[in-house]
Amino acid sequence: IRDSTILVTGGAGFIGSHLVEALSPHNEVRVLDDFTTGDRAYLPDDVTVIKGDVRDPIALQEAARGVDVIFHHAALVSVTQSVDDPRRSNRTNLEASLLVLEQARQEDARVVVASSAAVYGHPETLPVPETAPTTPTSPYGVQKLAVDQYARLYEDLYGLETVALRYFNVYGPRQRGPYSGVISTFLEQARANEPITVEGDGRQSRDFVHVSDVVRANLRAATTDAVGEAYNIGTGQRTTILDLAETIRTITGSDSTIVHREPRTSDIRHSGADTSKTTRQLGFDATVGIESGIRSLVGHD
Ligand code: UD2
Repeated sequence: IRDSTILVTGGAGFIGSHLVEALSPHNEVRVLDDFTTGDRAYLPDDVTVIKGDVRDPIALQEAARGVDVIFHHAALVSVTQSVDDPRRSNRTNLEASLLVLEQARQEDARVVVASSAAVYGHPETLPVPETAPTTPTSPYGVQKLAVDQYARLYEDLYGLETVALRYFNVYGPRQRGPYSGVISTFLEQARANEPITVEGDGRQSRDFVHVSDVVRANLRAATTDAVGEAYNIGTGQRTTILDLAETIRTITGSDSTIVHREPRTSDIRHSGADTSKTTRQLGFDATVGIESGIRSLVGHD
């Protein structure tokens, strides 16, 4: 995508800031972010920064004026927090997303929304296709499912060009903080030669997708003709948490031991994307495997 005016909500965050970096050389980019977890240091100098809450209609209106595309990445990403306070996460993850879709209608802008593998809950089939039953196990998952469905509905009802990207386990540089995911946690532990904390037996598995691939998927979504659809964004490969711990130990040359902790309550056992629809309709395939992804992280972040 080139020569467009683009809004990235949550553009100072982990995924958003990588996307902004890819967009900004060829487009006029605006970022709406409240900087609770985002960081200005991640943003190129030439982007327009609007510090504000995505729930604030005035801030959103200002940020979205005249845009061609909105990438909606602002969210409360903590699944645990959504369990503790469903209404709070609902306001940011669902209500604000509706505001974004409404604002997009005003501007007749395309919207790419960040959906999640959380919409599937405990998948019944592996790898999980987009047509699988959606039975989320957290308010976060319900909220993402609602946004994902609203996106489809807005295309159906109003002819708005929307795409929902169902991210599997995204990792990469700048992923940090308390809800940052197992890869950044293990890497920190390995570097500090502290024990690597595997929760449960470690035989649970995930589809880890590098943020650079997620950025490429977003760029495809910005121009695809196949709108009004949801797409799995993963690699199609699953890695067990135990294998991940070993891989990280090896790559970092760490002396860390691997210790087992209590499993998480209602942890999802296996999660992996069926990527055939994404390949076929979106024309996107992930290219970064788990080993090279982790190698590129070491010494980088
Ligand atoms: C991911 C997403 C979440 C939601 C969910 C949907 C991330 C960071 N989170 O949660 O937003 O979309 O998928 O299903 O991508 N683990 C350990 N030791 C640790 C930390 C984690 O063993 O120190 C295990 C954990 O118990 C789990 C696995 O690693 O089995 C992955 O945990 P996670 O928090 O990185 O991601 P997940 O899949 O719970």
